[in-house]
Amino acid sequence: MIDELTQGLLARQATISPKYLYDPLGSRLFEAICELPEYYPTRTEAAIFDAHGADIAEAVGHGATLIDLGAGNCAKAARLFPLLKPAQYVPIDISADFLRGAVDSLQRRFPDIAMTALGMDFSSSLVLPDAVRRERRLFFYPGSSIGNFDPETALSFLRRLREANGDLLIGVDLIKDKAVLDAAYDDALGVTAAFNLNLLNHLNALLGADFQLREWRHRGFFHAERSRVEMHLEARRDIVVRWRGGERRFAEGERIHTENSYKYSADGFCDLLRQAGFEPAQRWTDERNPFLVCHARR
Ligand code: AVI
Repeated sequence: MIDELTQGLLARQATISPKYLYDPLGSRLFEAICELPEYYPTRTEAAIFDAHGADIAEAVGHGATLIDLGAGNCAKAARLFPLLKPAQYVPIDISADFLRGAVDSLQRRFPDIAMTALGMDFSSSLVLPDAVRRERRLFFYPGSSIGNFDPETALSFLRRLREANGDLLIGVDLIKDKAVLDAAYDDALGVTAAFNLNLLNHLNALLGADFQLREWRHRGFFHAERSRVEMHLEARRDIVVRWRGGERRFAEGERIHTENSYKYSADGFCDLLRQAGFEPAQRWTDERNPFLVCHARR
């Protein structure tokens, strides 16, 4: 981890993986983002689940081993429990402490569902412990988190899911108007800015770095040719940052690239699923605010 972060900071285009956005405060800030009027994906996806819940449950069936990738506060999966009636629930998240708190209270609400919480980085390894049943595995990957991988990495990740013996229920954000996307990733209240800047707090803690948050500004915008929203942190003036074992000079205006959020066409994403060996069996969308929920079989 230290090497990965140091290399990222020293690269010509400084880059830090978006997974470092999620320290405990970052996870809370992301929850707040999901409440923002500008950030439509969470609401749109929830509306699709509300409108088509019965169809989705019929497609997926009862009694699955529901493996929730990037579960966070587990709220999205919990809303589906009454419909999907899973036999086992396996929430996975890199932010292990945050996850355990959420699962403890969820287990009290749903005592009949066996729950196994896993604090791990599923993007680098998907080796699941024996406690996770191999039968009827359904990977649940909502919120367009797949968009945080570049398409090539998304493809190899989807292949790994398929090899891990699971069907897939996935939510993916679709290409839309630039103004809508720009506002969603640079909201008026500045919550996304706080989420992005908090990455520097996390780096200070992990590396013993001396980032001063006031010296940086948030940038978040849709890049249409790359079909992705990009988030960056931009130096407000010339800055030297030091950390255990390294230092770097950033000129005013220079940026650290912190996140990509790829936006797909529905057909383009279904092609990616097919390339990964999945059969996209059923899809549900919201026409007003394009977003795709897809059930894919292995
Ligand atoms: C978690 N992920 C799908 C979010 C997204 O939309 O790419 C993270 C996020 N970044 C800024 N706002 C939300």
